[in-house]
Amino acid sequence: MQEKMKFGTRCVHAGEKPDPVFGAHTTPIFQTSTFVFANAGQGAARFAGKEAGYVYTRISPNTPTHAVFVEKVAALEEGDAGQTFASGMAAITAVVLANLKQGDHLISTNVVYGCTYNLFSEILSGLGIEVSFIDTTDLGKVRAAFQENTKMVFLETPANPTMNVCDIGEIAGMAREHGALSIVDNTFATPYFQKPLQLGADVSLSSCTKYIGGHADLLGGVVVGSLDFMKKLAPFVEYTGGIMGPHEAWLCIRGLKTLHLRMEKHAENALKTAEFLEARPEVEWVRYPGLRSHPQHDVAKKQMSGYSGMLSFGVRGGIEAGRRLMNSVSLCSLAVSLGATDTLIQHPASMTHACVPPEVRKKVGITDELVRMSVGIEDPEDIIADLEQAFGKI
Ligand code: LCS
Repeated sequence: MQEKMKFGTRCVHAGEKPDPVFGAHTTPIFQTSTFVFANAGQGAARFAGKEAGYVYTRISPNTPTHAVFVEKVAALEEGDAGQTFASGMAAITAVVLANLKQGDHLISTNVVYGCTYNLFSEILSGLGIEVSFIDTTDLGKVRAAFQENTKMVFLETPANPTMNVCDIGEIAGMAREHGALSIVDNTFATPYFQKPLQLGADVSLSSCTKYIGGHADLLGGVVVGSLDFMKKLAPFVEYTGGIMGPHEAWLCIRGLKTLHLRMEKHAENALKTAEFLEARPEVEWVRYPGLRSHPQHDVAKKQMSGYSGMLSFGVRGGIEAGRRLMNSVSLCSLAVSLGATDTLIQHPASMTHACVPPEVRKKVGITDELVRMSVGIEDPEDIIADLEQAFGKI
């Protein structure tokens, strides 16, 4: 029933029910590590999966707080089931390691968050899993990358930090034809603007640290997909243990209640900021999927209902001019991460993507002059005024 409601109503209501014991209106934080069984038979039945219920916080469905968060996020992504994690990286790690083994082949977007790149290039490669980093904006290159042993395609769109956009529906279709899973990192767009599962992907995952939590006060990750996928993932999570804490699950519930409102404002402010930057003589180029000048604007328009709050731009005068700009902002914070209520600015080549080898960064467009912004929900005039005064100092 909840899935038929509109998105904003689902943000507020999905998963929520009054606490059956005391009637608390707001979902309580079940800050507990274990659950008491009525008797030994019940404990055994729950461990055997013969009776639904809670057993231990590391084991699915974790706690009632986690269950509400998972139900809410699954309703927003329009998926059947979900699993929470301690961070976005824990979510990505579980998804790849639970589904790939030595000798398998993974196709990944060539521009991904720095730690994702290194997880794939170092850890997976070290385990004998073959990885091809492909420019997924080029469907011909994706088609040519499939091998006999390709078991998974991992897409990040829009991509961190170049904002490249790839066609989820087309690539998920190719993956299906080859019997491979398609996974989308939906962190930048959020389910408010992009629904990978509806576009044909098998799994949508997000770092909750960003827009889902929304207030830069937690680390978390979440994976949404089919019941079958989640059943396969559950033992991996149980054995490796990287789940979200109950307090973080509660913060994510609270964050999601305003996701629709925040994302509208993030996107409105990002477009205004992108247009301001495009008109500045100090700026060489701007990448924001909502701009007509974005190379994949048409794909973005097709699969996204809005363009979120992330953008990047190249400063004339290279890294030195960029550094002076970042050192001169005062309203904006010079910080990594994204999706906070306030505006953040950072330099991927020396920060979020410093772990990516320089020759790879250069090849995929993570250039030294690239500055990334996570545009917040302040009044846009103040964000622009801050950038204006900072440009005056470079
Ligand atoms: N996926 C994307 C697209 C990300 O940008 C990040 C983190 C992650 C996954 C990992 O999430 P975490 O484990 O941090 O919850 N991105 C960051 C960034 O751009 N700056 O700091 C972290």
